[in-house]
Amino acid sequence: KDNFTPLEQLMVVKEGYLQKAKIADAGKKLRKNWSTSWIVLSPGKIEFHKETKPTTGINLKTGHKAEMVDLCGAQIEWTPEKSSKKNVFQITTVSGNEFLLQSDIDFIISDWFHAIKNAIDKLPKN
Ligand code: I3S
Repeated sequence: KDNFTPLEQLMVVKEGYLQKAKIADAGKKLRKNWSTSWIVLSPGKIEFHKETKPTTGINLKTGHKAEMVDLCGAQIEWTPEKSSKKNVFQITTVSGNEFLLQSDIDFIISDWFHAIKNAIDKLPKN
């Protein structure tokens, strides 16, 4: 299933803070709830952490687990119609999870869009 070596799986392509809202889980619509997320992009996956970088120890203490998103076969598209906020794009996974990501800062969101799109385009489609 996994096309990456253990070392490749630990590689970080890009990381930083964005606004995140999960709007569907396995195809089931969820109530939109924006929150700040520390996002870690690796070659085949994205991890969404709550609020803080995992290295601060706060996550260990509160037991926050990162949400792992498999990018194989995922779709990414700008979705201005899904929010009143500017700069919103959506990632849709094969498993039917939908995430909106947003930043008010144009270059930040555009860098993220292209980094994630690039990662998806390099992966096999399933
Ligand atoms: O697409 P919606 O339902 O207008 O999204 C808004 C709501 O999720 C709202 O929360 P409530 O469900 O408590 O009303 C959020 O506070 C808003 O941020 C959402 O709209 P935007 O346009 O910000 O994505």
